Amino acid sequence: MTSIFLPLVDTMITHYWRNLKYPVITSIKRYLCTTKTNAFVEEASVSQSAKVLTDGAFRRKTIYGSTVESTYAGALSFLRRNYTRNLENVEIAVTGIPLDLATTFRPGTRFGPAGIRQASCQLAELKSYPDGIDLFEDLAVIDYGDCYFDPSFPHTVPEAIENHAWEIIKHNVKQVLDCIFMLGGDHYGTYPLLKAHVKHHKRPLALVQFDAHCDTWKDTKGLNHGTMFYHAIKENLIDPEHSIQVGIRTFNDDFMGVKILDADFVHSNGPAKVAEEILERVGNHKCYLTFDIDCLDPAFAPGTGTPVSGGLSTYQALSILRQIRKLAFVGGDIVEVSPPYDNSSITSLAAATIGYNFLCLLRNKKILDKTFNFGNRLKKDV
Ligand SMILES: [Mn+2]
Repeated sequence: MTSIFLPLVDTMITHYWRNLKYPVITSIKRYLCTTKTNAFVEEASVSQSAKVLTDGAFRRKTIYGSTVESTYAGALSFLRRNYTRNLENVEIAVTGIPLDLATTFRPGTRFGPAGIRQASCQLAELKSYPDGIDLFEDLAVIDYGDCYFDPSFPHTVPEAIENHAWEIIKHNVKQVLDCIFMLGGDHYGTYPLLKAHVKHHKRPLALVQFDAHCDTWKDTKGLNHGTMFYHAIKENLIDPEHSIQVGIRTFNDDFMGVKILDADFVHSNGPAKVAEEILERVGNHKCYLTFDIDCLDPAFAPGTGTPVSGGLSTYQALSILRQIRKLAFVGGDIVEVSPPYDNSSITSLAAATIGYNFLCLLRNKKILDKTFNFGNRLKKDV
């Protein structure tokens, strides 16, 4: 009996083993592999998933921190910030005003916001220089997208821009939004933006203007990127007593009481002295930074509407900007970038770098100047 049974059992085992061994071994292998893969994925999620995320502008779940993606691909936003109109807990909202109606010479600034966003992606790859920090760990910045206006009805454009800015600024009342930063667009866009700011702050602002032109030439109230500050001063949007213009190298009979540090002064005295003059002039008044890219020499910013020779280098401008952290900025802009006249994105890159350094300045103000309190600052009588 045994002699019959044993071969039968042996046959059965052999048969089942043949059929089972591969699935069993495969299952064991699969289990081991899965465990290993899970461990790898988990490790990656800790060390990298917070940093590698294509199209982070739409897919990042938090408005803080940075993600790394290919500098040449993915959804474009300013410095890869979240592209959103949700202003909850936002400290800085970046928005584009693709205005191209008020230039007196070369057009093309309608492409400015897109050009600056594209150039900024390269800057979002690394920690900031010279601080070596990810400023977005400390500062909640979003890209609010562009303002819509109908250029076929030019008379409606200023109000459309003011309303767009007001939609953002009015969040100051209850939330922490503290600053708006505009990507231009021709320089006229600053005028309706100032209106929206003054509507909130209920007082004229000190203007810190980097420009080849004063933009206070007198005219009728048309769309002109060289006259809007004449009207802004007349309408009490700007306080000329505490305002200053840097890099000027065009003439006006009347600078309307604004202090002028012309391009010669910058070249002769250097960035540290210029920063000192700005700090002294503005003091602790609430102020607005307006940076016309034509403040830079055409060698550093050829892509602009009205270039003027003899201007600042990009280095001089950045150096001055890094030394005026003490100021109480409530808003700012970088304007007049015209990509069709640019070469190798020199101008867009300069504009993106200036914008990036303005955000670094605000971050350092928040973290290093302990007296600066985002959200509550507006309640104080600064
Ligand atoms: Mn200008």
